[in-house]
Amino acid sequence: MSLFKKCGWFLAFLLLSALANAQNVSVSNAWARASVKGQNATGVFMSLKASSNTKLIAVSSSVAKVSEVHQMSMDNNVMKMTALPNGLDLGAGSVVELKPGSYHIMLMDLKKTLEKDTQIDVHLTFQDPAGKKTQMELKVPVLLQPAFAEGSGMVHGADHHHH
Ligand SMILES: [Cu+2]
Repeated sequence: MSLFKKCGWFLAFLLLSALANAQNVSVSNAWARASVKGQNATGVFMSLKASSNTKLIAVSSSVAKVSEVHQMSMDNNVMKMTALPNGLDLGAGSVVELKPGSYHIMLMDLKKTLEKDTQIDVHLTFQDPAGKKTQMELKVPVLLQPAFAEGSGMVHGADHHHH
């Protein structure tokens, strides 16, 4: 029984790896921030590495009505978040980090509370310089905080305030 379970997880992991490495983009350290009841929005973070130039042009998830790729910037000492109108450029060979305080995927109008230690689906759409679109489907773990080392400790809260 437990062996089957382990094998299942292993197969799921292999499948995820295969999917995540398709389309010249690899994804690592993906996580979504858990939400509390009544919370309207949360962030999804990951590292993206493209082997050839491409662009992340759209994101979606079944748990949110609206999903956007956001950037954060300082405006009069106030941290602001705005959607990237033309998508997020992924240059060949360089790693682009989506992390708290920087680029992130924003899930808004959440349809349910994201409980920690569950998983959500996240759908990414990329477009290469020739205009060809490719899709990627991810299963992303829901965590209270990143399980991975990262540079920024800034908290990205649901209220969009800068801490
Ligand atoms: Cu945001």
